[in-house]
Amino acid sequence: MSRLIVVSNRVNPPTARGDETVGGLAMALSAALRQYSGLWFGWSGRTAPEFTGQLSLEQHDGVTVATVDLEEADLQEYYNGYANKTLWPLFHYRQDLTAYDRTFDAGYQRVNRRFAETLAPLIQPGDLIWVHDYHLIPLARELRRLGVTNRIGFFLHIPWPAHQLIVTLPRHRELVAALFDYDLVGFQTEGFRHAFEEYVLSEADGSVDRPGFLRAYGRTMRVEAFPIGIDAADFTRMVESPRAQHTYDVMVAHTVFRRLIVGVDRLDYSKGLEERFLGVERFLANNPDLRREVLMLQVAPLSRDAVEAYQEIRGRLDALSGRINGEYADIDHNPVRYVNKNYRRDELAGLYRAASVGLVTPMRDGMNLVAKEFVAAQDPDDPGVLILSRFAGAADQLRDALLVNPNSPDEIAEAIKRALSMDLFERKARWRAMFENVVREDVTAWRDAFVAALRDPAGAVAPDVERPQPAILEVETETPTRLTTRKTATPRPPARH
Ligand code: GDG
Repeated sequence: MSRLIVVSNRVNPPTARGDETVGGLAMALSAALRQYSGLWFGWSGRTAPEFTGQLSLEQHDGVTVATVDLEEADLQEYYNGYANKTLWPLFHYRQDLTAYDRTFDAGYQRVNRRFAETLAPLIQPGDLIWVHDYHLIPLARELRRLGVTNRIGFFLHIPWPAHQLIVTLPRHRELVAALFDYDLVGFQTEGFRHAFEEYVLSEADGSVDRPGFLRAYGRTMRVEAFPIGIDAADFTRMVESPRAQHTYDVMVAHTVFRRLIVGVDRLDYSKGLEERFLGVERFLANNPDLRREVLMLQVAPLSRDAVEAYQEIRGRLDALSGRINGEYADIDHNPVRYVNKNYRRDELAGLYRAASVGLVTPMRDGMNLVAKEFVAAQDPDDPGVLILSRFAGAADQLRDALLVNPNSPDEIAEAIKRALSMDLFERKARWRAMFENVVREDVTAWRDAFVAALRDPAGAVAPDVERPQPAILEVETETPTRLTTRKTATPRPPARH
């Protein structure tokens, strides 16, 4: 069997199994590499006074991990610069935050060249190379320049933006042309794939060679949607772990006669945290009778601290949560609890399970794995309700969530109210449909589909699946099972005066 070489900006050895790791990409790749004896190549996370190309090699669980240090200017121009100040905001529709800086661009090309020069000697004939994400778009071009003829695939974890946005990027043509040095390019959703195709047809004089294959710049490549999933079996098992159980018990004890609404996101403007808080504030303003009945817990570990936009959002969220609690707190209750700590994954599993509502409202998101983790962690006999942004890639699959426009505090407030009053019958039906999807389209299915397509790029492309419409669950049409469960509204005991 051919070896698999995974290339990503950061490398997380699979033995870490993600307990302390933030980032969907790291979790998905750990799961993939556990199955193949492959090589994982990327940046070590360290800087050196100058770039030497010195490789550090370690073995983890049958996987060779190869990392290289970068120099400070590389870090500023490539990682903090072009990747996180240009491509990330632009691809998440934040043109206002996008830095169109030529130095960044040069640094991005340089680091991709350096990665290629360091990686090329490790590549053996027959190796399949799988490159991940927006940091490394030009990598295949640089490897080809060095004579690498292996199959190379690329998967974009974030959205591919609309045509009008991508053309605002100086040298967008070069960026897209570089993608045509891959044999296979994968997107999270059919919508992103379609946006890419539209660009190629209208901007690059390209054509659809046959379904699933685009031709431009003198090359034909396969382009397909591969929605990423979670390790659903592992997550479901983790919910039963002692630590998850402990976190669950702690949260249940803290929310007696209250219901827990939970959000878990890296602190990032794409995740819609401010808009989410405004939605919660609107819910509290509109529902005085429910103010004491809910606790909104937002876990938001810090990410990419060096980028100023993240420091600003942090300040605004601190102010917003303070304002909401200032307005609606009581001597014994704060409606919003906002923590910047990083939790273990098993603790998150317990938190999700204790929650009546999962609030996942990114402004734009390639997929959003938190939505899937929330579904995987639920008690089948008493599941919570997922409120999901229609602009998350996951909304294509989790159609039985309550889908909202994250820009609208009214829609978020309404959805929270609806979720809290949803009866057990409807909750179970919606959850079951979502859970089946999370289990079926899990990280293994994602990996196998991508690797199979990379192994045989000329092979048949899976036809577009016609997805079932969400179940219309009118409560009146069936007799709902009105069991009293933790996640069903329970009357409080009469207040003592
Ligand atoms: C990119 C794309 C796409 C969060 N807080 C903690 C923690 N997390 C974990 C979650 C989840 C992961 O981080 C976040 O994954 P997402 O998918 O939500 O988002 P990104 O990090 O932006 O990932 C995204 C993904 O790539 C995969 O393709 O879905 O659209 O933007 O797993 O649980 N994990 C731990 N402690 C925390 O406090 N341990």
